[in-house]
Amino acid sequence: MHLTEVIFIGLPGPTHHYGGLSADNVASSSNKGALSSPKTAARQALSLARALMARGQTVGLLAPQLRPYIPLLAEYFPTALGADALIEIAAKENPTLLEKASASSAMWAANAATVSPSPDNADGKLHITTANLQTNLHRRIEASDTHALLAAIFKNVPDSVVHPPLNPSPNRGEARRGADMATAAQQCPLPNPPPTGEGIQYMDEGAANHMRLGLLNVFVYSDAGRQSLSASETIAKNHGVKHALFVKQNAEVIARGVFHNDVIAVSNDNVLLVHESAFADSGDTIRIAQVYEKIHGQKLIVITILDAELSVDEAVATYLFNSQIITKPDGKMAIIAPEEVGILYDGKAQKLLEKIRADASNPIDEIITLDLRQSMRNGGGPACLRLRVPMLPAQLSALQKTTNVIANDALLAGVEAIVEKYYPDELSASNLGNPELYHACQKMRDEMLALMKL
Ligand code: SUG
Repeated sequence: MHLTEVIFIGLPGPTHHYGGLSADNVASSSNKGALSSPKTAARQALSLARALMARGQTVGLLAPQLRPYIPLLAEYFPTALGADALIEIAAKENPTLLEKASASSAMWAANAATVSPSPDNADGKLHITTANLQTNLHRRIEASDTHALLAAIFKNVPDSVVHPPLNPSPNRGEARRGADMATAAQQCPLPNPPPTGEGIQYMDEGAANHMRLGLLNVFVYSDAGRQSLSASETIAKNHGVKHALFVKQNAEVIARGVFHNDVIAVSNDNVLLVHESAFADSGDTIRIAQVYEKIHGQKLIVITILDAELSVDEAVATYLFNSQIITKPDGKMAIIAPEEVGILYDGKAQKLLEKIRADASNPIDEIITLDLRQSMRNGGGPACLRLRVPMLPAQLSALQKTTNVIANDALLAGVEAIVEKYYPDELSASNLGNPELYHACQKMRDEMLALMKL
């Protein structure tokens, strides 16, 4: 079956800012309060789309969500106030809550969903499970709109199923309340603290913890991090994945800032680029390669980076593993890395990439570095900004006929015009209380969805 991979790029919204909202994410924590540029952030995401298109990739665009997220503010200030008044009250009484409600974090599309395409699944359908993003309140609020967006995009795509986010606590009546709400309540003192509950069972952050090596679906989970084994197993089961492998993340690297597997490993087709400390069991990389070989009758090309070559801290700072590896039309592969690989530590990470490029035992023949600093300052590199959806010809053609999400020059120009009109050049947390920003976001979203025929 011939598949075309659509690389969906998540677009930042007009409220893109640095809230320091993810405690386990080094870049997010250390850039709290910095001045952001939503306009530059959007332009940088579009430059990533262009770099992919220039290398023969099929690119899709995901519209930003509406922020601030009014339902969250209404939960904390349960009055009959309208959106503008809620924003103004939150700015005065609970600025931390307003920052969470304003996060533009849906741009990190790798956390939108887990995808297994038709050939991987027993029923021959394309399955997509929207992530429930339970770890952080500012991300949990993405799930319902992401589900609606994906359902709209794939509505007329034959043999495709968009699943809703997993219920995080199926054994409890008040499903969406749990430990994260308790933490949120401590972080944002509330007029009406929500009830606290037992821990959450099903934590899912989507494709950032899933690697597709040919037909082999590797699900990476942890006890200490953002992806639980129960969630990964449920997704594999619901999708009917024929070849699934569950691999445990190394808790030590999570503590050093590897909050998703895609911060320490990246794969494409028959290539796996991984740090030696990525998994709890150092034999897991060999196990993955063995299972791959059994399924495909050919060897997996494993490129292991040793701690002596690049430490975990250096990997987290440079985001070398958060690169995208893509297959070009001639069958060779390219790596799209963030510019930081060449800037930090005397370009040590970039030298490693050049070594990989020069090594004829792998298909990688091009290294591209991009300035994605606006996203990088929140811990989002090239791989965070994309959701890969491999599609059959009939599925792709239906998608193209019924929506306008697949990028071409006209769509990019249309999106750029919206960005120029509604995105601030600069933004700090103190501007989030201005209802005009919310109105700009509403117009942006209406125009963007109309342009994309959604
Ligand atoms: O969930 N940062 C995101 C970054 C997600 C990166 N995605 C992948 N690795 N696939 C997160 O931690 C920070 C927002 C802030 O601090 O304002 C944030 O949400």
